[in-house]
Amino acid sequence: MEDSVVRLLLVGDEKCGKTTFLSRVKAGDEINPIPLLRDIDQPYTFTVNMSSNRYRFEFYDTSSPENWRLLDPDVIIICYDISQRLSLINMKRYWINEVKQAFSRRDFLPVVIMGLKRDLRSEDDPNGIIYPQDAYRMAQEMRADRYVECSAVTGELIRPAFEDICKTAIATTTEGGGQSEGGCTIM
Ligand SMILES: Nc1nc2c(ncn2[C@@H]2O[C@H](COP(=O)(O)OP(=O)(O)O)[C@@H](O)[C@H]2O)c(=O)[nH]1
Ligand SMILES: [Mg+2]
Repeated sequence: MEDSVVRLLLVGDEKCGKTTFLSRVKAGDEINPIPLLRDIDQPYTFTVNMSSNRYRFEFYDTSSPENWRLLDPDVIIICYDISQRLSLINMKRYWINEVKQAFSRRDFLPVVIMGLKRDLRSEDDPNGIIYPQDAYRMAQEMRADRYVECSAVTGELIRPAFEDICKTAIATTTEGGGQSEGGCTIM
């Protein structure tokens, strides 16, 4: 049987950690330093087994701000840097509107909000610490479907974040698919 293909697009401010996140997922937990994926190798594909189905996830992590609008993604992941309040603000001020406008032809386009560089969350942050509940509330205000956060550098919560993304993605291919129990395995 053919694998179901799901296209996922990561957007968010430059340097918020998008490429490093995908590179960590690709490399697995053990390899340090993380070998960075190259832009020209996009889309980055992951074959995922879930509920005895196989899926091919194609991730686009575009660093060319004008080009991403030409893609036809099934899921959007809006990223921010937990140590940069501006990147959090920009999700609501800029990214969500840009995405809605670029893909207005889609009736239903799930949006995941992802906080990156969780290891840099600090009580001493001069801009004020960003608590998960603050970001979660913002995700709700943006009517996002999920909120996840992780650290690519330490590997903390990478797996659950990726699994949540997988579940959201699979829900686009099968009715109720996103509700299925059990984890997914990256092949
Ligand atoms: N401490 C820490 N630094 C990170 C993490 N993820 C990325 N970085 C650093 O943040 C910078 C920008 O990351 P990059 O993945 O290129 O961001 P992009 O522009 O969104 O693709 C690089 O110097 C990374 O090493 C993380 O989880 N923790
Ligand atoms: Mg990048």
